[in-house]
Amino acid sequence: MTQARGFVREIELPQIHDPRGDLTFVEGGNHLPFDIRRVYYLYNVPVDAKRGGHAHKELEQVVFALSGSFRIKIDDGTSRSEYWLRDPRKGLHISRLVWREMDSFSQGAVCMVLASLPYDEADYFRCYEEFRAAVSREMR
Ligand code: T46
Repeated sequence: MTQARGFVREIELPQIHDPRGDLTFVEGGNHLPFDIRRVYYLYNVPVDAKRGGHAHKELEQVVFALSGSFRIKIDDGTSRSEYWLRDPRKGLHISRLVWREMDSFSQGAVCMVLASLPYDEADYFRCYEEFRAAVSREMR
């Protein structure tokens, strides 16, 4: 079912620790509330780069810092917040209709994203005013 308002929430995955190191796993439909249809990752990101700057019409995603750290600034159309990702067990679930901007990447940071849908440019709001108008329509 499509929810009317955008939201974010932090999720924490299991960690299996033994003397050989740590292992974390994720199962679509179990640890995530959607089936994983796409995985992509950002790497070799310059420390002064800004990524994101858009929202999605239907896509939901969970974002992880597999290595290093970065900041995600969140705007649901009515309020703003920010999160720092730096623990590979902890992800940020971002629903549809949430504007996100990412910056402050540490040297060598790797961002992995688990997505509910294949890539589709038509699913993007890349104009903030269009995003705000869509949020207003859904809140009526
Ligand atoms: C998001 C943040 C965290 C593809 O061809 N396939 C893909 O799966 C993706 C994600 C992108 N692309 C193309 C589209 C653009 O020509 O790669 C280029 C860069 O994409 P974009 O500018 O959207 O990248 P980011 O890092 O600003 O945003 C991406 C996701 O698009 C977005 O959904 O939440 O990572």
